Amino acid sequence: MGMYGSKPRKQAQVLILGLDGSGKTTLLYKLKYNQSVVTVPTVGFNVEMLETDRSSPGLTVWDVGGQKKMRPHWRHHYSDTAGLIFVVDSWDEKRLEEARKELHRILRYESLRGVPLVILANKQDLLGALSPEALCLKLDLRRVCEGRAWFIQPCSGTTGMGLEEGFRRMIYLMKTPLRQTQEDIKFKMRSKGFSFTAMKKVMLCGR
Ligand code: G3D
Ligand code: MG
Repeated sequence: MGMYGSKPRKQAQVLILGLDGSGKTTLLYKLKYNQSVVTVPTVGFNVEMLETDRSSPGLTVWDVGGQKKMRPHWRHHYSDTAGLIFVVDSWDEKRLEEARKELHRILRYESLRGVPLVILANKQDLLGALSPEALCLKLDLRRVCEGRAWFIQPCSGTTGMGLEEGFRRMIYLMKTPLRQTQEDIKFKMRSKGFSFTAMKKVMLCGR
């Protein structure tokens, strides 16, 4: 994400959550500095400001430690959160159930009601990584995200693939009321000649 001028602009707080080891810190620093960093388990949090285009608020991104003992602290960040990013290790099927439970638990918080969600299906560079469609089913996203603007984005914190797209989608969801985003997607799909069934599939996994 580039730099656009120096005038102070509105900032929106985005929270990155996910299990320890899912790649939160790696992808944040890849996005911010285009650098691969050697990470250690995050104790406390990392916070970075990301510049966006002039028409969007700048993003203050909080990467909060994901180890079990840190998770009770996540909720202290919920009240000012304008957007939520949940990172999943798409390769580690063994921990998907744990990730599902954490995600569902987070989404039950009243203070996060209606807050848009982007799921980053990370580690897509690894052979055997689950597709966004498979994760969508395993994490039961359609049900748990009902009434919320959401999107699942494949990415890799190591190569940088999909990261900008994921954050751009976050900005889009934050700026656009839910009904409007649904209509936009339907319109785009129709104009590309997709059938109703294909459209339903995308709405199911790509919102
Ligand atoms: P966390 O902040 O969510 O706890 P980290 O996770 O960013 O510390 O990353 C945990 C491990 O996953 C790190 O490896 C990191 O290099 C690796 N990782 C993060 N993103 C990706 C990715 O997209 N692809 C691959 N292949 N690996 C990734 P180590 O070995 O240091 O534990
Ligand atoms: Mg970390």
